[in-house]
Amino acid sequence: MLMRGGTSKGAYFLAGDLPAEPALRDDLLLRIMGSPDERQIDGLGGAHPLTSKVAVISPSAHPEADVDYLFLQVVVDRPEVSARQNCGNILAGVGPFAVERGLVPAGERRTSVRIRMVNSGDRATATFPTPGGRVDYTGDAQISGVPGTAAPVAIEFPPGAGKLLPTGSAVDVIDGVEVTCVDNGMPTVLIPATSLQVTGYELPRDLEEDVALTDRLRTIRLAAGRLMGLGDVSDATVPKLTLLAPPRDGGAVSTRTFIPVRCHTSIGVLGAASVAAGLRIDGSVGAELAMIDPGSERVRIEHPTGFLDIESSLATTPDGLPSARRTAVVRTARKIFDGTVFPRAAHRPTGGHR
Ligand code: NQM
Repeated sequence: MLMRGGTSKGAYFLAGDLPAEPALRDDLLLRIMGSPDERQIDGLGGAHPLTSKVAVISPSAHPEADVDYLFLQVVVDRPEVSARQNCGNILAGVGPFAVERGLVPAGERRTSVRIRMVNSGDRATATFPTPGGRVDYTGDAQISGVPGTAAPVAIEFPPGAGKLLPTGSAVDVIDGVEVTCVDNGMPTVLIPATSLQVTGYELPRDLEEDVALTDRLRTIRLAAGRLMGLGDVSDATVPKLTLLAPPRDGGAVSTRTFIPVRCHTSIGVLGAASVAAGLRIDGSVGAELAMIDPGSERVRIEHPTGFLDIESSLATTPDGLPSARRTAVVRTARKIFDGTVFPRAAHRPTGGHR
């Protein structure tokens, strides 16, 4: 099933319909999506990381989950499929897909699906309308970056078990720049835009073409990956890098996010959850330039095509470190197509026509 999940688009599969062996599965997915090819002309992929995504869904054996969701990023221009990150946008389609495929019974008015995100072991609960026991994708919820309106999918994340500050500090200095490395579902490096000689309000395309900037970002990312305990991240899609600037449209902060090579046209859900948590950490690089309302859980993250609201609050662990108490977000999702996909053949004949 091809679905839009939030501001991303991907192919959703039942795990049982794919090979169990990861190498065989990934080879099939590359041929289905049309990778490696920067246009993905021979497959379902949309020639951008945000439209080259796969969700693999199966019933869960976890006592507090209904389904398992494995997210796979199919790299557009390299023969690579990565399971090293989650995707909170594609997550928005997982509950509706599980109901459509009969993995979870639909409620009479709405349905809550408890999802285990296999990539990280984290969990989330998605609630969406199912009037008369069927998924209804129509509604009046609007999210920035998607035209029109659709049914809301409310997503709640339980208190974070992981370390919000993977390096143990609110600020690290990398390549002469003060950054905050934070992980509230997505390992993210927060960087004040002006410390890299940009405003942080540029168009994504202009930032991607700024070679001096992208060179600096690559250096910072490789060092941050090691500091965050992620090892050599040269071929990984994490950590993401978010340039921060003061808000311009009444939000808490303005962002430009590298995922990690292309600049996001909006922002990822878990990326935004990580930014929102990072802004609340005393002494972080974001705390200084953001406009946070201490009386409200809502943090409005401005991005290139609008904003994303995250409900976020923090707690303090017994050893004095910040941890995520609550994270929630409203997204929308839509079934676009359901049918049979015909993957490119595994081995193409090399010698002319037959
Ligand atoms: O951060 C893009 C997206 C994402 C991931 C990316 C996401 C998230 O917008 O949870 O949703 O950061 O690669 O789909």
